[in-house]
Amino acid sequence: MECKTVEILKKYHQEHILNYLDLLTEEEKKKLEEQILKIDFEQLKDLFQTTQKETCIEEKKIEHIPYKDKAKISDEKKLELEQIGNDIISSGHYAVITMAGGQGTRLGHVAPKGTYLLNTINGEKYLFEIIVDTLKQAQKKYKINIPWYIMTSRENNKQTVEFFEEHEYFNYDKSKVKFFVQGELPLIDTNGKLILNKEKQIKEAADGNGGIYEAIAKSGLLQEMKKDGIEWIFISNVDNILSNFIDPLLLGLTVQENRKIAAKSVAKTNPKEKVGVFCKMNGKPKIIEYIDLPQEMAEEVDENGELIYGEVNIANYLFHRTVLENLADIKLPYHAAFKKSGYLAENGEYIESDKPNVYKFETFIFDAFGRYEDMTILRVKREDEFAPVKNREGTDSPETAVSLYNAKMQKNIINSK
Ligand code: UD2
Repeated sequence: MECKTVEILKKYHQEHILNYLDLLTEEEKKKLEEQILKIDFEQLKDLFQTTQKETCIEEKKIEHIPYKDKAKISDEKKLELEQIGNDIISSGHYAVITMAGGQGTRLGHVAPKGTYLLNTINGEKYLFEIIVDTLKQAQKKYKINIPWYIMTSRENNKQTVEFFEEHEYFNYDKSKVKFFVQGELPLIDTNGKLILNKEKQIKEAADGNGGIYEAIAKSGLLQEMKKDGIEWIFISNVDNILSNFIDPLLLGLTVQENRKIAAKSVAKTNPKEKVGVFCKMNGKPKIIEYIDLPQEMAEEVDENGELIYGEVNIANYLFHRTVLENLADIKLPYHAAFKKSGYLAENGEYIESDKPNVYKFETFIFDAFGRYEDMTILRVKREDEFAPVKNREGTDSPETAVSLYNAKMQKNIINSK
């Protein structure tokens, strides 16, 4: 290994990596060295320091954020707003991005989460397939194939693309489906040390869904969208099987409110629900993630007994393309998650951990909202638009999601008669 690389490892107290060299072939050593030279050790040092400090939310600067409740918009107003949205979508100015770079760890699914198979009233469906079903409905309604961009991670990109090839894109227009890969950051243990994976390389993980801004710009797809006349882009999670991501009402409302970003919310069911909540911080739109929301704030109610921080983020975001262009080089704050991770011991044995042992650093897509004075928030009904698949069982499990999905499908059949 080159002297300069050894110097870097020593400078940042990572010389333990040298103890593995005898386990590596020349080719593996070369790959490891290339990886080490790409790591921003100053950033890693700062990130480790943040894990040693408590993050606290300064409550006094936080206030309620206004939102529109879909249930309270008149039918006449809805038609007016949907007309604005329909014109944009049918003119080909609308695209969809699915964030699918995360791992399905909580689901116990070792493949990309979108490849998880559910048993629904419409038969067996993959999460990705359910998204294609919505794109196909739009194809019928608008007579166009809406462009679909899927963010993957280095870890799951190959498997994701192979999955689509194998299933022939579920008969969606393949030329309209594009993949782009988000960035990664090294995992570090509780002593701030890098760890190695089974392939004897530095173990890295996707850098959070906030990595989308850099990734979509770097991929060249943002420029392609501009060339293709895409003005509005809906970005959502891979795991919400009731996601209504082709929504002319939200689009029309955002345009009419003269805003560049919008999101959907649902009413929080209970203070402990593991979701982000909308508010205003220093006068700007903010989502406080469940891991950062102090319990007393989560339980705070107003004079009517309503939760003050009860507007749940369901990860359905609408962006004007220029916003994504402006955010391409944004530096978002990192959130450290304490996770379980296997690692290579110095004797060459790969050890699985049965308890959290490493820090994973992620940025959150919605931390960029504070760049904007305001945003449109449309509250929708949970049973209509929010059925996340997160956990193997219990809340937000395949079982709870499928029962919401099946109920919605039956309601659609009754309404269509
Ligand atoms: C997300 C939201 C939470 C709430 C909830 C609703 C964040 C940080 N939190 O919680 O506020 O809206 O969803 O279901 O978004 N992903 C990537 N790359 C990554 C990490 C995640 O593409 O590096 C994707 C992942 O595939 C999924 C989405 O981001 O589609 C959210 O996944 P998560 O596990 O980061 O956040 P979650 O589900 O706990």
